[in-house]
Amino acid sequence: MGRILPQTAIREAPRLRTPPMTESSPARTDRRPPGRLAYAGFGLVATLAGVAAGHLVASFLEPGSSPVLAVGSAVIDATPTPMKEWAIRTFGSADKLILVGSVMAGVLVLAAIAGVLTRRRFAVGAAMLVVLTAFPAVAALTRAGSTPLDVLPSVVAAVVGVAALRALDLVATRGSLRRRDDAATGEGGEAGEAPATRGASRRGVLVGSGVMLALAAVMGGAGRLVTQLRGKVTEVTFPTPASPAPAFPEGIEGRFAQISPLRVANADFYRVDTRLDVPLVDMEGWTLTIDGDVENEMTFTFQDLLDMPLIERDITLTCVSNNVGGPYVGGARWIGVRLTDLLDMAGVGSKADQILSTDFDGMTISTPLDIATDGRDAMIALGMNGEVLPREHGYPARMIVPGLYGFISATKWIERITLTTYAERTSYWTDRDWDTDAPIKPMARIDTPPGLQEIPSGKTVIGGVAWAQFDGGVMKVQVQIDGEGWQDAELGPDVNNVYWRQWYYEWDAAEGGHNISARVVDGNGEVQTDARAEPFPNGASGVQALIVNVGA
Ligand SMILES: Nc1nc2c(c(=O)[nH]1)N[C@H]1C(S)=C(S)[C@@H](COP(=O)(O)O)O[C@H]1N2
Ligand SMILES: [Mo]
Repeated sequence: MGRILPQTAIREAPRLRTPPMTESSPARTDRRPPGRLAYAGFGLVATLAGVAAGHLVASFLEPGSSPVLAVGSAVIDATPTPMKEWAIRTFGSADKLILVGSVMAGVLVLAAIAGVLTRRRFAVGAAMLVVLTAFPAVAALTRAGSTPLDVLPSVVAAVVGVAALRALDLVATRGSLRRRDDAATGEGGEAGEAPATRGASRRGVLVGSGVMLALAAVMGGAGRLVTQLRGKVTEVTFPTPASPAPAFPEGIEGRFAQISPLRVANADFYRVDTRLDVPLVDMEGWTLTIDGDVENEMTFTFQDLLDMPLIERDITLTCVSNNVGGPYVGGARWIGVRLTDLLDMAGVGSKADQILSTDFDGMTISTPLDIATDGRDAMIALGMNGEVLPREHGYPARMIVPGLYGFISATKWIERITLTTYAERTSYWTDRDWDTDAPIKPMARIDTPPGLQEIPSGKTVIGGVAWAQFDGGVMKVQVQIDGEGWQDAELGPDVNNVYWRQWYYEWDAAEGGHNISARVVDGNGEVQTDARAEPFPNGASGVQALIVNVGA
C-alpha cells in the first residue's frame, strides 16, 4: 500500500482490438495478459482443485478431515445454541447442506481474492491460499478425537491449490518475464495491448482451467466413491433374542397413506447429530469400555455383546430440537444388550449419578443414572429393524433409553460409558446450556391434511401420530376444528407405552378455510399442555394448529 509505481508506456499504448483469429492462424494467442477477472477465476479453479484433492485424500483416511467438512464441523461446534436452533428451525434437515454451502461460498470468495492478488505478485496470492487452508488444518486438528494425520488433507489442498494457481499463472503469462511490471501499473495489463512476446494464450488458459476443473470433479467424485465403498457395513444375523418383542401389529398407513408408517424404515429414519459426514467406524476393532466409578473396568467387543442375552424392543426416538408438528421423531425395533446387564457386570460405585457416554470421536452425551436404571429397557442397541445399525444411526452400536430425548440418551457410535457425577463431568449439549434431564413431552402430530395446501371438500381424513412415553402411553387423541369442542379420534394399534401411536379422524370438510388442532391425552388422563415452549432447553411444547384450505 502506498507504493507509487512508475507509469510505463504500456498504459498509454493505443487500444488495438485483436483481429479475429481463424483456425489456421499461427498466432493463436490473445495478446492481452489476462485481467483481474481471469485471475479471480484462477483462484477459484485452483482452490476447487485443492479442495477436491484434499477431499480425495481424506476419503482414504478420516473423511471428516476433508477441508470443507472440518471447517463446517468447527462452525457447528462454535455456533451458539440459539443460532443453531434458528438454523434447524429455518432450514430443517437442510441446515447442514446450507452450512457446507455457506462455508464453500465464503472460501470461494476468498479464493477469488487470492487469485486477483496473484496477478500482481504470485507469492502474495499463494500465501493467501495457504492461510486459507490453514483454517481447515486447525479445525481438523482441534476436533475431539483427531490425530495428527487429519492435517494431511489440508496440506494436500494447500500444495495442490498453490501448484494449480502457479500452473495457471504460468500458462497465462507464458513468454513474458515482464508482465508483472506491467500489471503493477494498475490497469495497464488489462486495458493495454501487450507485445506478442508477453501475450497470454487465452486458449491455453481456458484449456488449463477446464482440465483442472475436470480433475477437481473427478477427484471430488472419487473421494465420494471411496467413502461410499468404505461405508459398507458388516452384515450380522442376530441370534434369537432372549427377550423378544411381541409380534408387531399392522399399522394404518395402508389405509391412510399420508399417515407416518407405524415402523419407520431405516432409510427414512430422521437423523440428528453434530456430524457433517457419515462416520466410518469398523466393527472389527471396535470395543465398548465401561469405566469410571465401577468395581471392574470392562471392555466388550461386538461379538461379546452379541453373545450376551439380547433384548428386542419397539421404541420411539425423539429429538429435543423437534418443534411442535416437527419431523424429528420415529419408531423402530431395536435389538441389543440391556444397559443394566452391562452396568451390573462392571459394578457401579456409590458416587456416580451420571452415565457419560463417549462416541468414537470424543463427542459426549450425559444420561441420568437413576433414570437409565429405573427398570425401563435402556439398551446398547446393535440392530435396527432387523439389520445392523445404519452408519447414520450409530453403527456398530448406540445407546437407546426409552422416554428420554436423544440428546441425553441415544449416543451413536458409542465407545465408552463412564460412570461419573454431574459435578465432575459435563457433556457436549449440557456445556451448551441444554438441560441434563429431559423426558420426552407428550405430543400429537398432524400428518394429514398437509397445511397450506388446498384439499377438495367432502369426506376426508385428519390423521397422524402421537406419543406419551410412560405416563401410561397414549390413551386418546383429540381433534378440534375451528375452535369447536374436542372430538376423540380413532386410534391405530397399541404397540407399547414407549411407542408412538397412529390416529385418524374422519371429517366432512366444507368449503373454506379451517383451523385444525390435535392433542394427546396420556394413560393417566393428563391432557397435552397448550403452553408454548421452544425446544431449548428441554423440548418444545404446545398444541399443533393447522390452517387447511378446502376448495369446492
Ligand atoms: N455420537 C452422537 N450421538 C448422538 C448425537 C450426536 O450428535 N452424536 N445426536 C443425538 C441426538 S440429538 C438425537 S435426537 C439422536 C438421533 O438419532 P438418529 O439420528 O439415529 O435419529 O442421536 C443422538 N446421538
Ligand atoms: Mo436430538
